[in-house]
Amino acid sequence: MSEWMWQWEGYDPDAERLRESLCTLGNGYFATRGAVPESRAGLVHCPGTYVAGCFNRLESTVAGRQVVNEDLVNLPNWLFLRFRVRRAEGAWGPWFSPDTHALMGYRHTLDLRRATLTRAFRYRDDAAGVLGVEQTRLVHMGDPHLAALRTVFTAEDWSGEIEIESCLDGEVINGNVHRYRALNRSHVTRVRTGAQKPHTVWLSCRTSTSDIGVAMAARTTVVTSPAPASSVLRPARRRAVHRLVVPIVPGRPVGVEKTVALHTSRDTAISDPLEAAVDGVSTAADFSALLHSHAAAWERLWRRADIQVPGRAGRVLRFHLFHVLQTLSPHTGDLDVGVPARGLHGEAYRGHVFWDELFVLPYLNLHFPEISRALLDYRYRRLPRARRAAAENGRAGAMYPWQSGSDGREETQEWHLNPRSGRWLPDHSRLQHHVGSAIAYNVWQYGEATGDTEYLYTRGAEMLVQIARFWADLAVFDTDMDRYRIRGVVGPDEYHDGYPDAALPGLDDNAYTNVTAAWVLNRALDVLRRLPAWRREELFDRVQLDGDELPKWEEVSRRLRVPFHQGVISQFEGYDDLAELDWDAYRARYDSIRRLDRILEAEGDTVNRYKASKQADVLMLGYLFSPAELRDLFRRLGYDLDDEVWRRTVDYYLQRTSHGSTLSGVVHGLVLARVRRAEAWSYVQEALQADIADIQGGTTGEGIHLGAMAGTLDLVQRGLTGLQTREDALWLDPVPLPALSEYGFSLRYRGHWGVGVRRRSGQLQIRVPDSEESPIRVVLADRAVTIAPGETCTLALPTS
Ligand code: IFM
Repeated sequence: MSEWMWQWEGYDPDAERLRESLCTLGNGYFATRGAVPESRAGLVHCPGTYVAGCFNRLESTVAGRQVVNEDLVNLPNWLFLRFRVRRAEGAWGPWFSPDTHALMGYRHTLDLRRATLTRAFRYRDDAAGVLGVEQTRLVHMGDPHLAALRTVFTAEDWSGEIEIESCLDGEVINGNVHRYRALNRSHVTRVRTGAQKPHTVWLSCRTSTSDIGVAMAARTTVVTSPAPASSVLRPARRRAVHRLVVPIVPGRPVGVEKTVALHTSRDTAISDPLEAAVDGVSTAADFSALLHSHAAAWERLWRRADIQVPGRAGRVLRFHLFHVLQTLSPHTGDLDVGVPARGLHGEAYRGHVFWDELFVLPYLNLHFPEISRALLDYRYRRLPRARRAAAENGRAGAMYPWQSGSDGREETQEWHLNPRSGRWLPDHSRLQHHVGSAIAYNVWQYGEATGDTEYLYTRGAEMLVQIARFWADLAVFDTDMDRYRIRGVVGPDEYHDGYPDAALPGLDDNAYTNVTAAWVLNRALDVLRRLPAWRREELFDRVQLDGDELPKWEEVSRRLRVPFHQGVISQFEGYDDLAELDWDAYRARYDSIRRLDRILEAEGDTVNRYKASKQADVLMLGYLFSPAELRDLFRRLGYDLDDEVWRRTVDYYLQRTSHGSTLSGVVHGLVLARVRRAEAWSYVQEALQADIADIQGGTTGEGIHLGAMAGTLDLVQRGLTGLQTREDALWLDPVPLPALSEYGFSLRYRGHWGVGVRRRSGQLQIRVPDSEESPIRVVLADRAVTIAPGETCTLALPTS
């Protein structure tokens, strides 16, 4: 099979949700799950279409409490198309469904290069005979408002008729996540349908509270002869239906094309969504022309982004890249959207935006800086809201929300369900203020990778300053300890949201939070120093900063506390007082202990009592910063972090982490590779398997894990190469990972398009494409070279 093809053989109802997520097609503007076209939502199938940033807020009552949640809306199903057959003059057989008909061969093929999903199968219908069916769909990457489905029917041993029902189905709810079933899930309202002869039906609706207008139009045509015996457009209450009856004989396949246009009232350059949708579908080309232009648009993307790694790992990496680009494409640059943690592939986490962009932007910066910039702008536009959140909490600066949606308010639920115990429990994850540091990190990385000082010195600087301000204000001086402390927060490890038996949630001196806060303060000061005088004045004016605040920033950035115990960095103050968990006993008792928090709560216990982490927390520091940077950061804070302390720290948390987040494998893989540990590969493999093997046990069916997918790409791009963009140079410090010792990719670096980086046979080759641009400076541990445009430089790498 070609390295671009992914196939799913046979039909397994239990695996259908997972396959639907993995076969989602999208273009950054919208995405549609890989559900079979004839399916309606139920226990097996879960069709879903999501437009980036199309949220709606609903109130529900759970466990006797009123809660409000904002969700990415599952829009009307444009894909719906079902069929049935009969012999001439005979009775109609039942509508086809893989759940009711015996299948003869059944295969889904996802073609990554052309971004199409093809389903091919045969089945015997008692009312007619054997019918062969091949369906290919696309969600157009060139025109982000178009999608199409082509179906070809082949009667093998009979003649008669086939009836096709093509529909825009407005009978939809957000039903993808079973855990949310107690919540109000009807987001779509005021559904209207209509038809425009000869081939088009349309449907318009509004989201119930955000009042976003959504319109779809579908043109369904038979593209083979003979013409349909009948074609009836039948707009009904919530469904716009088009029924066609077509004669069919052996050897003369019947081809049916459904082309759909989708618009919302948030689109630019339209008059109204319905007119735009009807117009879009009436002027759209036929399927083969659409396929051609769609594949050409993808070809352009692959040229900018492809990653070459031999073997199975390479296949998975490309699969991850495919889904990243389907969620965040150049069309994202025209939208006001953030990084949805679960892609546009399902409804888990309600389409919300977390800190996961930390794992996504560093990859995009070096291929699609315009997408990174748009994603930073999503945060910039919500800076006033983050300022307000800080002020409402009695704080200065900007307090970004842990979960963000439409307007940047805190969207984290206040109660969450433990499906194991059936209990609704308070959710304190909004105390993960470290999300601010992730945004600041991305601002800085974007600036370093692109050299876009215009952005860094304006919007970027404003975000950095306000986030730094928040940290400086949150840090309180403890005279006993002679250190600044940040108290009452939650770190990346979501198992620990408070001290056992404490009245209030939150932890003190989470090492990750404090070290990254110090880093942000230092970077903000750095930017202020770099600003030309007039810009500095302008910024000071805009953010009402006077020089008096800055000495405190400097001081806090040098004197924040990092706790240690037993010669390792403590995840937070008091970590050492927690009990050791009997890991072997829990592993023996449960199939999976990734969600120890749920297991322990169901047992009447709490994970807060134990030295057990859901995901990398302290070790995140070794993910964000190279060993040398980390040493410098700690030195600046007045701590000595030598290799031995870090090695012990890595070992310590490795033994106490359950990897209940897909991000954990990515982080551990890289951190272990950096300290030259052989186990690195098993964590990298875990990260590569996370979605395709659904290792978290059923979560991928609710959407992919975008951070982990992008993280694996960055693991090669920046992790294995040790690539950093700083001081106007490319810094490389490759780490050995024997199982991934060959790779190649090309980067956009500053004005250079397609700087080739290739590692093979112990050598690293860097090729700078011919252009009028300046040479690139490349720094390795033991040497620096300058590579002129048109030149290739080959460097021998040390053997260990
Ligand atoms: O942001 C993550 C978090 O780190 C772990 N739980 C899931 C979130 C969304 O992906």
